[in-house]
Amino acid sequence: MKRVITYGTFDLLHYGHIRLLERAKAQGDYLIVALSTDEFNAGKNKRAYFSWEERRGILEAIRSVDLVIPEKTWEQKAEDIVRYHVDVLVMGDDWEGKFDEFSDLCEVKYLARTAEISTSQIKSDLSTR
Ligand code: C2G
Repeated sequence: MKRVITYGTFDLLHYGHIRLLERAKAQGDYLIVALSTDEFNAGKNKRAYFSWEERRGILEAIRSVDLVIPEKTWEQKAEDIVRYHVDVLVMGDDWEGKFDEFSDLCEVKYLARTAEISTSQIKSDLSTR
């Protein structure tokens, strides 16, 4: 079984996230999503609209997603890769190169982001309506 992991906030889930998750799953047979906790988001200067529990419930309902774990720190990735026997780390290419340090532990792949959509764009569009 080829195991894939990806990391993110996945707030106000949109088709860009879904396309990323589907392509990530297509890299193997089992997809783990390490979902940023509300505390970790604060460190990313992000304030998710939905709580971690709400975002987790949404992700767990997605066919491509097999397991959701908390992302609490930047440093946990190496430990996650070992603990969950990960074969591929997948991120959108806005992170291009940022996680190459883990290429000694697993394959690292960056997939093209979906253009024209982002959670912050949704929030700003809705606030101006
Ligand atoms: N994404 C995408 N296309 C979009 C928006 C997002 O492909 N239009 C991808 C991002 O590249 C990322 C994933 O969807 O791989 C989740 O995006 P965010 O929730 O914005 O996650 P981010 O804040 O980038 O957190 O340790 C890594 C961080 O937790 C990543």
